[in-house]
Amino acid sequence: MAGKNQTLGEFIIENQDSFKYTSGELSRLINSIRLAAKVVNHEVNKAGLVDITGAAGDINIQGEDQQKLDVYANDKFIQTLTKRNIVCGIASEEEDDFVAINSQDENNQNKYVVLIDPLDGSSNIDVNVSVGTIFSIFRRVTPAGTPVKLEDFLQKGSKQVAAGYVVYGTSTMLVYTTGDGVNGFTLNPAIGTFYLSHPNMTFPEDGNIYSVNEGNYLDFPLGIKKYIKYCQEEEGDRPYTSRYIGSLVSDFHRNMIKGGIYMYPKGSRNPNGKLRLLYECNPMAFLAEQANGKASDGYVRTMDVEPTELHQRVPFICGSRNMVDKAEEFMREFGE
Ligand code: AHM
Ligand code: MG
Repeated sequence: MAGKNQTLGEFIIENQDSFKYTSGELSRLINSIRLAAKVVNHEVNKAGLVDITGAAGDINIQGEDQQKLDVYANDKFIQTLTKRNIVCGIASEEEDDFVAINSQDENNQNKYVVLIDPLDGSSNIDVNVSVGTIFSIFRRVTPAGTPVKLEDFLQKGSKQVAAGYVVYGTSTMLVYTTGDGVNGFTLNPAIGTFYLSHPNMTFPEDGNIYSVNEGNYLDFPLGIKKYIKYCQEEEGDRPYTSRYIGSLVSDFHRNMIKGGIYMYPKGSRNPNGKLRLLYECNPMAFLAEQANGKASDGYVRTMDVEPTELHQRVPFICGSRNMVDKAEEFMREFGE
């Protein structure tokens, strides 16, 4: 039985059998993400010391090049997943193309691919504001033991077998789903162990927080402009509160706990929105739906959007079910 003293390691083992493919491969994969998250967390927590230890591009005290944290996080996740030989391919927001991992080797029966945004919201690092890692896991569609192909990564979000994020915040949390609800684990930094702190996380059906970069207001579709005005109107439980961190993981995390909506619509500067379907929107959409929330591009369910390229961008509206329904109503009525 899941209890609040349970560690992430124990939780993964205990829940392995409830997952429909029970080879243990997915459990090992999530364990590797847990490990890489701890390594990245350690580095992110030292970010403020950059003036003392040297800026990115400098040589550090051990004679190594200082890396930008997003590059560091990318390397750590890829290294961990590669060395432990548990995936056949990785696509990352930081890489132009996907990375195949021994996938041509016929002895390699690994069936999962991982898509990852290693350090999302990294512009927040310099000012000591939370950032996150987002991951999405699919079973490959091509046969095991053959070279992994683009089609293994360009799958609809509804095919995800697991997704999650790590938020490096006032405390560090790993939140994930394997399609059976959403659970959150908080890192005890003193002993490096994640504990189940937020079992069965769910979005409240209604909320009173809206999160959007209102600096882009004039550029937004009419439906979104009208919805924002609706959020600001004095009527019933409105006006809502505006909260925007500019770090998707943190905005999502707060909205899931308190009830709210996150929006990154399209505009002339970002004709398809800013966020990436495969690395940001799909995993967050899977988590949202598993937590009784909702995610769409304003018209179509995010997880039903057919991907056409690795770095594809889509408009993204995500959060409490009734709030997303309302925003969609405005999009249908007023459109672009
Ligand atoms: P990034 O992948 O370059 O870090 O960009 C993604 C981030 C999201 O975390 C955040 O919600 C959004 O960009 C903020 O964008 P903006 O500064 O345009 O509001
Ligand atoms: Mg990102």
